[in-house]
Amino acid sequence: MNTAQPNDVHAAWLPPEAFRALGSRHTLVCGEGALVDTVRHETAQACARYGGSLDLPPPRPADARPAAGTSYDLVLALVPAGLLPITAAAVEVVYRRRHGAGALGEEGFLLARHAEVTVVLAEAPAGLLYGLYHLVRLGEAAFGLTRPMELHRPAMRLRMLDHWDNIDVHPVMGQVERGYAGGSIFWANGARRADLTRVGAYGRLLAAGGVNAVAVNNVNVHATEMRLLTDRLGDVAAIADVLRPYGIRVHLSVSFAAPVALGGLPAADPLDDGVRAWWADTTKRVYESIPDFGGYVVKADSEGQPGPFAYGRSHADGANLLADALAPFGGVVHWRAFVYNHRQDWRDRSSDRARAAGDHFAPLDGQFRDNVILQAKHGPMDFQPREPISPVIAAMPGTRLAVEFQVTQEYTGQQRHVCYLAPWWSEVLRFAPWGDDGRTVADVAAGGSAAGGGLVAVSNVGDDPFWTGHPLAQANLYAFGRLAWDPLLDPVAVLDEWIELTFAGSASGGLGPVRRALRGIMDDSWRTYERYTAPLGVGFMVRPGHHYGPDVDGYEYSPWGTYHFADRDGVGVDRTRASGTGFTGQYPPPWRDVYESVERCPDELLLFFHHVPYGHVLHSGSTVIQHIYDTHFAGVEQVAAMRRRWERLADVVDPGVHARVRERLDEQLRCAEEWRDQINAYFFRKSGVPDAHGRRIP
Ligand code: GCV
Repeated sequence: MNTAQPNDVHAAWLPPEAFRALGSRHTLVCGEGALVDTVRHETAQACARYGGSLDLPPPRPADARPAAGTSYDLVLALVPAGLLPITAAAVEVVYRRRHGAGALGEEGFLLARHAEVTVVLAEAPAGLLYGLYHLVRLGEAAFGLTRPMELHRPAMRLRMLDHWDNIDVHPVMGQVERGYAGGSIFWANGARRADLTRVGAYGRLLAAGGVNAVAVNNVNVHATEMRLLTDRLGDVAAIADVLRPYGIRVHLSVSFAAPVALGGLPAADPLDDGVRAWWADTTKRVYESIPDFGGYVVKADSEGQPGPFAYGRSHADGANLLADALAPFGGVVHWRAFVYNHRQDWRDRSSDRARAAGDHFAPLDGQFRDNVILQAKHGPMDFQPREPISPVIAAMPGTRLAVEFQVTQEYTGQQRHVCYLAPWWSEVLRFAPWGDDGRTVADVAAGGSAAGGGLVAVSNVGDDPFWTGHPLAQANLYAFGRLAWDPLLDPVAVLDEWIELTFAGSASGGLGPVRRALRGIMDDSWRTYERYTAPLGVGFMVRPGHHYGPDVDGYEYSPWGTYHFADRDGVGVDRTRASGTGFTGQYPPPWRDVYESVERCPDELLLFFHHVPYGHVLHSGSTVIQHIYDTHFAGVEQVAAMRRRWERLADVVDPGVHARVRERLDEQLRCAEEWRDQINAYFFRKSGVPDAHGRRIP
């Protein structure tokens, strides 16, 4: 195993300095297995650098415990183990008395400080690995005088990243669809990369954030990528080998038409016996090659991808077909709920893309197998900077649901803009669809007594030396894993963690100035982005195709179902039951009534749900038109302030990082000005209402 960084890559949030506290201790690691070996390897490397030592005890009989006086600073142990030193054994006894065996589960760990020894216990190897990275996060604080016993277990069983990576460079979408960080880390020039060192480094970063599953290819499955399921399966197996030491399982996006395209069958009808046999046999071969394979990801009947509709079958029929093939091996199918008509007639104001997933899937609740996970984008449209939650999340109590986020910043500045997304995800995860006393979106994804579907996100990494194009976009990848582990974490605290880990030891003058500057730049950056782009939840005022920069009417007369309906009197989409598309009716109470009411609808979603006159007064007291002007002027000023803050770090952070972020901030400021001017000019020209403060609108 090689945990070294490839030479041309920036170390992201695990620079060697992050291991200083661990590496200067006298440590004992107890346990067997590949993931425990990773723990040993990490500890040994840290000790070699920082002067600590690692004890590798030979297997001993259970009664041959080290003497009571053996002075370790740190014990990391898989329990039950027969060779725990007295201090760790004492912690184990307390743990068992309080919680009973099994409380830590497959991935949990316990951290305690007892008799001046820090003890991490786990009942399964993955738990020990997560415990190790938790220690790294804590740094010296893990070795403080006292620490109460802490139990950590992930809220979500599945914490997954989807890669929209292609093997062949796609003529329109490139190597990575919606990728803003260079090429794929897995694939280059029509083949798997021969050197997977970078993939190993990625797995390590993900494990340190808590991610445990990765889908290695685009959900839009093209001809070459389709063959990963069959004759190119060896490539997937090679990637799985590199990610396995970090507790990460590999998943594969497959085409619903694979039995036709790869198997030579006349059709891919999910109820056809030949098709079922083909999937069963093909899946068996996958598991022969990759015994811990995670499962399939499917985009069907969506944006041109094949699906069960072609055979008059439902999405439950389609998903269950694959689920049955995977079930004997413990695999799951992630079936995406992103199904809508992308050939809509813009003249038809009754059809509504926001309704599509609910209309298609809610009636199928209860019809999916237990190993089907319905993967719904968090909003009903498509990862806009502001949307309500997708009502599908609240409409399918009999289905395992995964919530999908987009770490790659397709609609949030494409990693040219700073946009720390964790506050947005946190709002979504804490949202209570049935009202304040009810379950939250995070609860649904976590599942109750039955397994939930977990959290999934589209990754934002590529072969860029800074991993994510914009170095500060790394924080989004880190935060996704952390929120999937614990959705109640405070996004600002998560940002602090990321700052500490990433800039540990490399900031001249200590971390204080870096923390202050980055908090000032990043904490509110999502809301800043929202301010200077499409207003009040209306969304989609981007340039068609690549989706970067403003184009207010770019999608207004298109078939994609993305309209704002601005005219001389007002703007917004009427999605009410009373006079609009009826979309509000897909929500349970109280939200179906809150969103229905123009008076009660939250300001930030007003234009998502209602078409209102420019003079409509918001809860904030401002009119819609004045709000548009004010937020767009303010947003640009905030970006200018971000840029000034970053300048102050010129001699404090790594010059390469500084230069890259400066270049991106220059572009962000240019683009924010463009947004401000286009949006303000558009609405001024439509409405004829001047800015109350007399500022220049071109
Ligand atoms: C992978 C949006 C993106 C597409 C993406 C799709 C999806 O439409 O623009 O590039 O396709 O979402 O999530 O499937």
